[in-house]
Amino acid sequence: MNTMDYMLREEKYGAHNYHPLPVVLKRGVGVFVWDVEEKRYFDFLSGYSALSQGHCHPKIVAALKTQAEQLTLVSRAFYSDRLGEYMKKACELFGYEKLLPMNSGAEAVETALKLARRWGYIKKGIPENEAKIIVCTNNFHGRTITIVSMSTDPDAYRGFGPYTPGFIKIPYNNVDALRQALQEPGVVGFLLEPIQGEAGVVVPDEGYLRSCFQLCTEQNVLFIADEIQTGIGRTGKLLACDHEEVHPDLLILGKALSGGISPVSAVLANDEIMLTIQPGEHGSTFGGNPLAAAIGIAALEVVEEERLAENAALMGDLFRTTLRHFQHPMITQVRGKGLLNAIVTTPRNGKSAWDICLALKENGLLAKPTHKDIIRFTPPLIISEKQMYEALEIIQQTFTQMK
Ligand code: IF1
Repeated sequence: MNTMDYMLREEKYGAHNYHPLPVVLKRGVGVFVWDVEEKRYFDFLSGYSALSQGHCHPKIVAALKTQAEQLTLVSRAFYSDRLGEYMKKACELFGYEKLLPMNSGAEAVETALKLARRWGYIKKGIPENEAKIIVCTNNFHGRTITIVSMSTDPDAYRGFGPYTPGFIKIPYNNVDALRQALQEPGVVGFLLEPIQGEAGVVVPDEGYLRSCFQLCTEQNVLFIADEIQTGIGRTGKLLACDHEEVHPDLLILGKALSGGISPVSAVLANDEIMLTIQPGEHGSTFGGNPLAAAIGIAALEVVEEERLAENAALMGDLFRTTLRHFQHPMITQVRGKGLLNAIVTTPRNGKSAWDICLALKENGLLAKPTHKDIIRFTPPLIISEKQMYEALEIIQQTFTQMK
């Protein structure tokens, strides 16, 4: 079988809910992936930041193998030896009293919404069913019906109604809009991405997170950070909130918590919030399974041992400095923090961001546009300086080739 055969088979038997770049991958090691024709690529998407530790990291794969031959799932009907170890490690690393384990990012976001509402009713005395959660326009928090009820992107919500009520939408990066929304009755939480990923790596002004956190604290409203994409070293600190010394009341993690191996997500909070959910009131078959716990422990150890946040800061500076210096009519803006970056492009001679990504693929680097004109570049955080220089050379050459 060749590339086309693989793509046609997936087209025939698979739902058409994606439009992938025409490349069929079969192997990954570190920052590289190989396709079925044995061609090598830099992976500059890295699972939308789930593969921060690189493809098939040996330490995480070893943890997976060992645990997979021992005990993979007990459900939460019983205890397992690995879960408490994982919870303790994550709580100590991120500075919280408790962790609620889930699987996908969306499930963790839904869990955070439930905790915020429950805290509002029990601790803040909001009348039942009147809790409101403030969210930002152009957000992306996942694909469930409640989550797309918060979305302002018609591609995410159109045709999936009726929608879950209880959300107030305000512009991102606008402190006054939050100040005003906090006056609404029943507000229990403010949910935001510290940097908006899907919106195109939108970095808010310096001080935005800090100001919002202070306003929420003053109004006894939970500051809920969705760090599923920005967390665990991606932006050059352990958490993107760390850049402004903000300690979220509810922290949502996913993606890199799994090392890109098997879905692992979590919500972290202190007892006052976390214990508003009691036994039998929330859960998941696979949430906190021993395999996920073993993977989560190894994934976090790699981030610490290999100082991935520090490397992301250095390599991200190199990426943005180099490409900001590189002048090209199709490059409007280079933006991001750490190794969460994007190039805003201007179509030229009928060539779009998609065409640039096709050309990047031909030149040995994989990236994908978000929306029509923004290309996101999120390589694994393990990328070396030598590899970054080689990748930057490919990116600059590709733009130069665009007629
Ligand atoms: C797809 C986007 C990125 C997320 C944030 C929650 C979730 C995500 C900040 C939900 C997931 C993924 C979903 C994936 C592509 C990717 C994505 F383009 F969709 F928006 F990264 F920007 N919060 N993002 O980024 O986590 O349930 O997926 O585990 O839907 O194609 P999930």
